[in-house]
Amino acid sequence: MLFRIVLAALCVCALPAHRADAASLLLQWDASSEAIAGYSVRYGTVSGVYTETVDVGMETFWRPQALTAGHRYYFVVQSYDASGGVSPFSHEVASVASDDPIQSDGLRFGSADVDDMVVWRPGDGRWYIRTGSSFYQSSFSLQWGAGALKDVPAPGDYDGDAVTDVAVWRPGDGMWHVRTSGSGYRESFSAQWGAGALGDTPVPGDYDGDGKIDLAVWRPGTGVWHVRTSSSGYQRIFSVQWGAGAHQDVPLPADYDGDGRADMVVWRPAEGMWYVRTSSSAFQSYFSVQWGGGVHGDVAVPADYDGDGRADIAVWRPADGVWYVRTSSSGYQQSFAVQWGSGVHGDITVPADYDGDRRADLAVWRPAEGMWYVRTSSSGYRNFFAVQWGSGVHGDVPMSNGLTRSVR
Ligand SMILES: [Ca+2]
Ligand SMILES: [Ca+2]
Ligand SMILES: [Ca+2]
Ligand SMILES: [Ca+2]
Repeated sequence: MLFRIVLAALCVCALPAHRADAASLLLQWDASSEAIAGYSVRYGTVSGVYTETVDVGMETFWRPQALTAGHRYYFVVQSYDASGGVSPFSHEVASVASDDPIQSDGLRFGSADVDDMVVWRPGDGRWYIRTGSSFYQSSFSLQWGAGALKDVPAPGDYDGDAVTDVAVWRPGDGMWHVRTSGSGYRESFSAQWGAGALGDTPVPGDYDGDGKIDLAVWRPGTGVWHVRTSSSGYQRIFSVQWGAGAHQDVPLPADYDGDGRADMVVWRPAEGMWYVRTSSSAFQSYFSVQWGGGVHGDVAVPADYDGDGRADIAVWRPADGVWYVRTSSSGYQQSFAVQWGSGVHGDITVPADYDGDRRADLAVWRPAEGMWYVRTSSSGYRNFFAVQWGSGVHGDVPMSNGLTRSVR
């Protein structure tokens, strides 16, 4: 058996420097056409001498963890069958490891380049985090915020260390409370911005492009986005009018134009129009795309499904569970549709990158059983896995990737 093995240096050159990760390695190979039981990756620091072995099961990719920065590593892949037989090695590929931090829009409480499964429990204000770095075997929790105070969870990377901070916005007094990863979650800061009495919705995002989340709210009555910038130490503010609550617009900030900054975006359910005001034009220009519709009960689920570093325009239709994705890499000209999840079961969409291939996976959380069902992008959406985490009985709020959170 022969493999075509590819070592991809995941430098997406459209990304700005603070998100670039030229040394982040992803090993991919073609699936075997034979009846196999899984794959092993073997590697070492000397060509032809493979001192480490990792069993990756039936996955056809692997992202190296815990390599020593500056060292050159040599990788091969082989398959094994149910009776213990192994194939010959693939050809060898090599690359130098780096410890550059990876920045992501996803929820990543550890160092791994893969998203975590996170629920926030309003009753006790605890964040329950199951880590992607442990293949969802390990977990921890942090207390932050309170459901009794109507806190809205607003996680993101506020301190710019590429690790998610726990944060809530409190409508009653408009306070943002952020517990920072950079302090090991020992320290926090608070800042006032927005007001629940004015109907504000928190829309945290990195609008100024400094790699840190800005404090931002969208005011439905006026349609104005009010942003307090992290690059100014939250001293500078700016406002942009975009969208209108009278049209039931849903604010969906994310980076659609690929400049590394959040764009101001609303989806208007009645007509299914997406209105994107671009950060690359200093919020002067916009484009619009028709996709989905409230008449079908569609839920907006923007995320980067095609892995080009820009948000794709996507909706999930609860009635038949179909995800309709219009890809940014095609200039929003092409689309694909995949069935996953069901409104009948009360599924909540949680798209994020759970398999670590830098593309959002199709994922739903089923409240009754607390199950996360993930259909993986790395398998072309053919394979899936499921993890139990959280519970609808406790009123848990599942969360997925920060800037491109799905909206219920
Ligand atoms: Ca910022
Ligand atoms: Ca942008
Ligand atoms: Ca994309
Ligand atoms: Ca993925």
